Amino acid sequence: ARTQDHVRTAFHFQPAKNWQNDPNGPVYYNGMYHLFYQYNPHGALWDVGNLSWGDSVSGDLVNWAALGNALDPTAPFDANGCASGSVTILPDGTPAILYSGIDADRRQVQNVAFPKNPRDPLLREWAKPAYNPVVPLPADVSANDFRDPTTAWVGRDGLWRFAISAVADGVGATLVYRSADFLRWERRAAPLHASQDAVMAECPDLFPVAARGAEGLDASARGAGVRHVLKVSMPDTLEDYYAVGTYDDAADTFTPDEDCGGGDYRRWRRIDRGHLYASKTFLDARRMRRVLWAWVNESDSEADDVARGWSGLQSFPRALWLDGGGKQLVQWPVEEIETLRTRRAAPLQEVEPGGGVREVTGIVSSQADVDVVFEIPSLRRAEGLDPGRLHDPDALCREKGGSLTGGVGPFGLLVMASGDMREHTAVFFRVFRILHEYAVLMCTDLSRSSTKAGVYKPTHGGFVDVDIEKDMSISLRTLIDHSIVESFGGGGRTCMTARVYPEHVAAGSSSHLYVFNNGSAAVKVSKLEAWELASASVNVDDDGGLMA
Ligand code: DQQ
Repeated sequence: ARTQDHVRTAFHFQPAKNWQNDPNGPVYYNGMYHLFYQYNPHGALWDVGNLSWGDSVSGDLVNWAALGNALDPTAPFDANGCASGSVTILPDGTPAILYSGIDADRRQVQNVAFPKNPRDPLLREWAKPAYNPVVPLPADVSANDFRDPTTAWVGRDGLWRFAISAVADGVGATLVYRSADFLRWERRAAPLHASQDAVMAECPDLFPVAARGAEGLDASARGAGVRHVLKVSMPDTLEDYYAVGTYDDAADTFTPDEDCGGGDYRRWRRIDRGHLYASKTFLDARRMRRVLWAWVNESDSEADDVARGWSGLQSFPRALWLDGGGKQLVQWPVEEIETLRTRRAAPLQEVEPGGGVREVTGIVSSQADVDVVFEIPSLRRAEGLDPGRLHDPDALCREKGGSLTGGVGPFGLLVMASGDMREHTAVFFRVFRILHEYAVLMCTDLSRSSTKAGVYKPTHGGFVDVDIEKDMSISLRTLIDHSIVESFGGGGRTCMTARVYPEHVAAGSSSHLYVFNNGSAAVKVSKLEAWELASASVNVDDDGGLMA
């Protein structure tokens, strides 16, 4: 009998086994959700020559059934790997895959694929036409720097477009291609956006958001009340950045609202202040919301991945929309997570300042959904902070860790805590006074998350863009799932994903959950909803089930 794998998640998307990375082509089609993903069917480690597109379907974004691979590297135009891409639904209702192939000569080229049988509601088999690639490698782009086409959209002229990452003539750029028939594509003269440094960004995503309200828009939406977001993924640090701005569909250019100097993506806002990469959104036409998926990789050793037989998670799907101020995105776990809620923890109100810790009891907290609101009666004790310190929240969180004392905070949650407290992950806030204003810092401190050696245990930090003087409260939602802790501060204005590998969890012991306040100022827990979550059915491999 196989020993139970307690690091494996209970409600995050994983294939039954092996390596996965980027989400590809998420789409709602014919009453079903599809998630394709970068998949190595031959093992638990990255192997570019063996990249396929795994394929799973779901009726609710929570429970998933695995289908056979949608794409495997079998043709001259993808012989060395089927890399990332997207799905677009064509006007006749047919879904089309646009993806990067690494061809027999190791050049990155763009290909299309269509369902073999568009009437199959599960879209089980995909055909790659022999006329691929539809976009060969351009002369000014090197073989390795041309990949990850977006979902296509239609401009005012009725023509299709997709965006793609490249280093063109030495400049890191997001290029746009245009087509009348989805087959013959022509590059636009100017890039959608170019960055002064020559870094190859990955997995671009350009999508419209409503200027007001949370409703999701189709990729081709335009006109009054429509803003655009450009997101890119930076491979050197594995971080996703975005800007809100204006997309001009006559010139096919994108101009960010906030001037951040030379277009350096690293000055843009982060999708998530923690550990999350290669995100991609899609319009969920069933509930008219835009939903984001992202790859969350492992941060223990490759030997651990091989021993477990798998590597990589997808973040729990998040609805996202533009915040009221129009400057940033808000992200929130899709409400279908509520279908997994079972037992609810006992209520709790008071946590003493100056080191108070209260246990949240009544639930198994290694798979839980915690929603808490901290009310701050007074900001008088907020510590002063030099404005220069606003630029490096990670360092600030490292210096001012959750176990230290403070003024207003640190207060928050201790999750995945062992009975003896030697292991715990702290997710917390601190409020600082900067001249005559206040700033809310959010941290996830992994330094004590595991007693295991050789595990990456960083401290993630980020400021939360809320008006704390007006609100006098701050909310925290945290999803806990065996080896991932995904937190949403200030109603989803700052998101922070972390991977944790507590030894007590790996050994199958139960975790504890606490609320704490190490600040000297009083903080009231005005809401605490902590739910134990049932295990979703995610690509269960019963050796003879749907897995190919
Ligand atoms: N991974 C894919 C690429 C993408 C990178 C290959 C990002 O297409 O650029 O698996 O993780």
